[in-house]
Amino acid sequence: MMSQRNPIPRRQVLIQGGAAAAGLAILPTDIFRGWLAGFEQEAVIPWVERPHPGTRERVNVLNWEEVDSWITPTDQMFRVGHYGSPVIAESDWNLEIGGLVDRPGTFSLADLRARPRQEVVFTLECSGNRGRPSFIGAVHNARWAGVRLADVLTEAGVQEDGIEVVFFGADEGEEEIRGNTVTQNFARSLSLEDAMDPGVILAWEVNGEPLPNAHGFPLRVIAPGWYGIANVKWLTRIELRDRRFMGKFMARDYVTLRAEERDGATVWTETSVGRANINSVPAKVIRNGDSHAIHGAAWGADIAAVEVRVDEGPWRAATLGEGQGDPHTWTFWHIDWDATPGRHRIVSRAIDADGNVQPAADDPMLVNKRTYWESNGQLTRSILID
Ligand SMILES: Nc1nc2c(c(=O)[nH]1)N[C@H]1C(S)=C(S)[C@@H](COP(=O)(O)O)O[C@H]1N2
Ligand SMILES: [Mo]
Repeated sequence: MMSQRNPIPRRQVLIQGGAAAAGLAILPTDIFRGWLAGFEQEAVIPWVERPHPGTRERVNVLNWEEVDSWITPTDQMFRVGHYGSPVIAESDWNLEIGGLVDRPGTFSLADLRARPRQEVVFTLECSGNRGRPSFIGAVHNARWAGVRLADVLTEAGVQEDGIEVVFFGADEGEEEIRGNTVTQNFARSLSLEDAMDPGVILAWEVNGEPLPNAHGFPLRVIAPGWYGIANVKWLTRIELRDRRFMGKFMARDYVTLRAEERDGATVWTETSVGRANINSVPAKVIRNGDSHAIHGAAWGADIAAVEVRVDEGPWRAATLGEGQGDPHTWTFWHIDWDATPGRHRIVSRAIDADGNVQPAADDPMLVNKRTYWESNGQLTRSILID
């Protein structure tokens, strides 16, 4: 995301070269000043609104102004654990596959590693990201490795009435359900069709290393194209069932409540958070000498374009960079900006390959949403140029 580290901005060279070629008198002090400006380090100009100081510590969210590699270093990845963060010894662990399969069984990590290895780079965003104005860094782009879920399911032999694949984590908590106090494990499901997508893997590795405890050691689901919640960590059991699964994280939490308008009437809908939504953020403004550039990222869809608007100016097309063309990773983008002194508002919007535009913050789909998940509206950030 950093612009090229060119010590002398091109414009400066051209201005000086042009003046010299034209034989104009340049005082030595002007040359010296120009030379100094040319060698000034490029600098990130901080946004006016700072992320809430507490949030970064608690879940290790990204600080966008510091993002400078397309792959998120593992120690900068945010993490979420609804029932804490279990520490599992590999020797005490195996993966069970059961329910409506012909060949139920258990696998050690070595058993899984013996199968064909599959890698995927995937931008995983928490569906709660952007749910509060200051909470904007719960997203990471990492390289995961493991085995295809489809291979494991095919080997187990899914029976004809198996339509739902439920993933259970080792983490558990106490829940009050209609007057019952029960202890239950974190669990999420995918339909069999979604689970058989060749992109979905059971991952034991991230960025070339075994999973850290916080990210699901020894094994987790990685479901590219889905929000974070679908990517079950500390996986211990996969179960095939003949009906929809309605656990807490499918059907009580992570449910989006929205008023939809239909023929002048309001219809309230509740939908389970699942597939990712298109999103983008302006990440940072970089000054290099006296030129400025806005850098950002877009994800959650097959990104075809990103447009940027400053204050009341026109929407301008950004240049897409790394990640372009892969629907499951973020795409970095940047755009030059002729910045003038004063306070400015910068907003970006991503557009997917089908022409769908990331919704404006005041889009009725967002305004009429009463829960905080899936808040993917255009993000406006303020900056002060001196
Ligand atoms: N077992 C288990 N898996 C889980 C969760 C959890 O609480 N328990 N949280 C989910 C949520 S809400 C998110 S956003 C992602 C975050 O993945 P990360 O912690 O590796 O960044 O994990 C998902 N998988
Ligand atoms: Mo999440």
